[in-house]
Amino acid sequence: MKKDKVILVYPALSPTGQGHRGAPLSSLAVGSHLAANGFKVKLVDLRVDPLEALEFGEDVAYMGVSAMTGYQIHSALEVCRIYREKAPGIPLVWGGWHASLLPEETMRHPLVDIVVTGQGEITALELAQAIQSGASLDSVAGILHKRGGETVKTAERPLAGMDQITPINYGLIRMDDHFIHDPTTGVKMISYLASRGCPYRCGFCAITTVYNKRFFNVPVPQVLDELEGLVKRYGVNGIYFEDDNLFINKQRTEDVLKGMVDRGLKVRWTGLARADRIIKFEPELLKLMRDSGCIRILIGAESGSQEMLDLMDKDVDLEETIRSAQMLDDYGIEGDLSFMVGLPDPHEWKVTLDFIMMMRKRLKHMHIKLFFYTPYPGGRLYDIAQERGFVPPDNLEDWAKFELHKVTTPWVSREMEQHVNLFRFYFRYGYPNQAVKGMKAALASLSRWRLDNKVFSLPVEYNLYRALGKV
Ligand code: B12
Repeated sequence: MKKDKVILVYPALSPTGQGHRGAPLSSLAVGSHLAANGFKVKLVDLRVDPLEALEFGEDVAYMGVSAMTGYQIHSALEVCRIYREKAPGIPLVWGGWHASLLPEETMRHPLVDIVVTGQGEITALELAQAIQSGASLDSVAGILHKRGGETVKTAERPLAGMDQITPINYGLIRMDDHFIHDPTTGVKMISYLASRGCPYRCGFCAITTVYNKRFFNVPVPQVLDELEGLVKRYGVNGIYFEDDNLFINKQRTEDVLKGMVDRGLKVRWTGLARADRIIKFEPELLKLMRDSGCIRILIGAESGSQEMLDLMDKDVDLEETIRSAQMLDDYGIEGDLSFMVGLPDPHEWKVTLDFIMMMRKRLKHMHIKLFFYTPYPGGRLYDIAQERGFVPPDNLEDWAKFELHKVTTPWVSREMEQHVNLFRFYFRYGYPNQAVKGMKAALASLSRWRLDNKVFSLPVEYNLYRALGKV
């Protein structure tokens, strides 16, 4: 039977299935290119689809899983076990971030037949065509495969521009399952990518390892046509730009936003940006961001310690973080500042918590994301973390247990972990997204008092909320 079908699985992100429901762009990008080149594609997203949705027919060229480091590996292994049992002849292909960052180690697992590294669209197609025609897999660049128990690595696949890969076809999924509801405005948002890659070198980020500081733009007219299409087809009124760096090119930003306004796209949108880019924006561009519907910008602030920013090659000054958040605030755009503590320095966390409070006092609208630094493969900080005593897992099963919300580094003390968790709790309830009244208003002012006076002893509120499963 002709092998003209590919099964693509986007594994669950958490044991509860709760959490982010954004469109599975990873699998969708690969599936869109396969479908546009003659293959039937069945995309199963285990955040919303049951395992029963999986297919095992003779016509299946391969089953491909996508996995970030962490729980997605666990869910992917579960699917692979089912395939090995029910259809041992179907090759198990791993793609996505974890396999791209640690391909050889990933290949050591018996439930991994082939690894596709980095950008996957073109490789995934050539792989399907090779399996369909029976050609040697050595001819497919950008993979690792097994022959006689040996792992064979084929030629490097050069990075492809956006003109070489098929635009994302949202028709491959049930979009109703994948809208992101904005916490502050309740707007229904769709995940969208207007570019790939990033020219920066942040030491904790995996992007550099795969994109090697290259950056690829979707042409502006195509972005506008696609956004208009999404708004018309799905009636969305929100765009969640998933780009790693939306505002690299100021003129392009202006052209996209002006185009959205000129085409009358009534949408609200959010995106990620760097502080050192925003501070270069003139008032007109900030005004255009606001008038084109910008709700919030996620800024990778990372740390309140300049020393730590330099250690992680962030190439940003604290002053730039402060000014960028202030500029957004002045135009009524929420700054969502992402920080990490528990970096390989014993004192940085206090500096960062104080920095957050200083910012909070200055700004009208500000959200934070506060993580414990978790050494993910790729980037210079990962090597520094190992020099300072972090011992990474060395197999797929253990990486599956690698969790964002669990401290994984040896230098974070229990006291510090407790203090940061309490800070995060009181910050969340001290500065809620929406106006609160009654008990919540009382908790809000008590939380702000605790933060201002750094009094976290006898955290009865925290213990109560934790007992209620709300932390
Ligand atoms: C969206 C996103 C999320 C969403 C994911 C859900 C969703 N789909 O909406 C959420 C918010 C849940 C999330 C959470 C996390 N994320 Co995140 N996230 C991203 C982000 C911004 C976009 C992912 C995406 O859709 N990219 C677009 C697609 C088209 O690109 P792609 O994923 O690279 O896929 C391509 C290739 O990898 C390959 N490919 C991918 N899958 C497959 C499968 C097959 C079979 C084949 C052949 C090829 C293939 O082909 C694709 C097309 O070229 C990326 C950054 C990025 N640029 O990718 C970070 C990123 C993936 N996240 C990262 C991290 C660290 C996390 C968190 C751990 C930490 C955090 N700070 O939140 C958590 C983990 C949560 C968990 N439970 O595991 C890291 C991954 C590092 C790693 N080692 O896995 C990234 C790379 C960010 C970074 N800067 O380092 N994330």
